Amino acid sequence: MIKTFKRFHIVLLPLVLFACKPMDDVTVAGSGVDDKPTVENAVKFVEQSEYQLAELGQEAERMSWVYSNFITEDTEKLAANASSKFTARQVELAVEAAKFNDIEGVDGDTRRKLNMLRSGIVIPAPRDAAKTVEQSKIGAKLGGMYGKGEYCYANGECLDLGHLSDIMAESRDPAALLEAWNGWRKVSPPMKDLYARQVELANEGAAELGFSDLGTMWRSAYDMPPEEFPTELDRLWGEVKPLYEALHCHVRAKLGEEYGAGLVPQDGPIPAHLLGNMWAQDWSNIYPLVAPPETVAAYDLSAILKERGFDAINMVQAGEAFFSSLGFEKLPETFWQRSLFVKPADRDVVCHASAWDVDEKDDLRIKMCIKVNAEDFNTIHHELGHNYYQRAYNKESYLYRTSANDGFHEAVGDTIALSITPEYLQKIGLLENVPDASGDLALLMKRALEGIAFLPFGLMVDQWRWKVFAGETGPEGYNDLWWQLREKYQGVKAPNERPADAFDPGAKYHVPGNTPYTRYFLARILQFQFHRTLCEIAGDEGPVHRCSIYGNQQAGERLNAMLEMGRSEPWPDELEALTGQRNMDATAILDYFSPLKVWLDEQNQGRQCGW
Ligand code: X8Z
Ligand code: ZN
Repeated sequence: MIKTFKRFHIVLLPLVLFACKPMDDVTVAGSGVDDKPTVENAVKFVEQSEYQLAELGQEAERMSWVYSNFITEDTEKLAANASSKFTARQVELAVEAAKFNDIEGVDGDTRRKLNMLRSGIVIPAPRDAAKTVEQSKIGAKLGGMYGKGEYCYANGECLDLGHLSDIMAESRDPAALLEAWNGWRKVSPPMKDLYARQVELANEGAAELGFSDLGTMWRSAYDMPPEEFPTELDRLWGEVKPLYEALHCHVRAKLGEEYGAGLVPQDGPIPAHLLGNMWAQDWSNIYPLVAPPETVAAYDLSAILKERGFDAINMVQAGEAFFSSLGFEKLPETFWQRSLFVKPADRDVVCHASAWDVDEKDDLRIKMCIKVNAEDFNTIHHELGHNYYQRAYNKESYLYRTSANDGFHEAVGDTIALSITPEYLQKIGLLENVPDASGDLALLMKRALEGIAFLPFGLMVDQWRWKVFAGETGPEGYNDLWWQLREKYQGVKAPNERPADAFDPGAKYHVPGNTPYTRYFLARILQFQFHRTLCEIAGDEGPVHRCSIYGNQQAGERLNAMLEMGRSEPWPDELEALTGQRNMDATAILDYFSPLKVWLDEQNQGRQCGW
């Protein structure tokens, strides 16, 4: 599902079905283009490269789909094979692209695409057939290890991540939480050596393409010099940090009341198993423990969905209906036939939610083990956002068939999810009475437990990876570094001493899955920026946290206009086209939550905040 240049979730690959010469027109090895560095050859080279990558990409994409839906030894090998062919070609083309570096007079699109060919590979391989194969095998193996992961209790009962996550969400028994938390982390120690080798190989590949390490290569995909990107992240994080710290302070106090200050010391980081989520990245499940007491009771969307007898399909249909109300065309019939919506009982699959675009045209699919609850209702909108983006840019050429930057891809469905307001739920018949403004704090607290709690996690995963890629620590230091950063950014700590072989980063999907993570941090900033603009377009004059763009075709058109651009323009231009702003701007998220911030600051008076 991940496309290399366009990977926004896992492993997607692009395809060009038009304006392309067939493969047998190719006359020379590699791209098939005479390698004299002329302007004309540069154009031809890009055209051929797009064609070839599209072909190989689609094959790898289909293999990857089958593998993730049916994890076996055989499918692992087939997927690794296809991926290794694809990576080898990508690397060859990236090297060839460099030949056109110094020629003048190349048009803007061709230059942009030459750069994308060089820097857009998520996991480059060294130019050595054996190493390329080795790397693809490792990639497939790690993905399968995560997908098959489970923890067996002493009574012989074995639970997968879905069930262990239910315990993290629902239990208030520290011992049960601790066992589920530790249990899932037994899946990852066997990944550590494989991961270390993968880092070594990918760094070698990155170096051959002229990057100091893989982290620099990842940071080169933002239409700015790679060394400026971390500064940009620091700026954004600096703006939202006071809000996170206020939330952290309140949540820690409430957890202290629930579990006692012995377990939750009131001047230090929060133990990571008490926050309602396997990675302490989304705290919405502990809402009842931290809810503003004086506000009207918040509605419980999970309970409503269950009471109304919703199933996985109904939930996805509701998501589709939202996009239809904005003027987006319905999903194709094949979406319903080919997607995976429910965890199969009889085989291993990768349950982590993802969206696919198999033919880069309209073979859209999601793959998700949907549970009937509010969290998955949100995730469905997230995934559909990917699908509608994919379809919107399907007329762009291969290399432009992705989002303006990877944060944009992650932000679209999340933007729509902000429109799941009480008013919207009433409109679609899920809520009888819309709470008045006194219910706003409850709504904002729920959203903050999801979106604000996430911010430092969204940032720290790649802070860890960038240091690993840069060689700042070897495998023996992986786990300590992970917890240093967890504490520094999130103010959470491991609930117990970590075993010597622990590899806790491997227990988070995107590390064995090799999916860059900063995109989700960016998406959290962008989704509020998009929402603010779309609400303005929709003419909504109320508070932005009450605005739903449901049914507003003008907002839909403006959103679609940006989605259709794919990556054809630098992201500041695309952002400007929608919002009028050229910068990612944290004021939108801060304004959205400002009433909650006032309330949190009052609650926190007299408390010692920070860790
Ligand atoms: O991985 C995802 C999506 C697929 S792109 C379900 N997300 C991150 C995560 O689960 O860790 C969405 C939020 C962050
Ligand atoms: Zn996503």
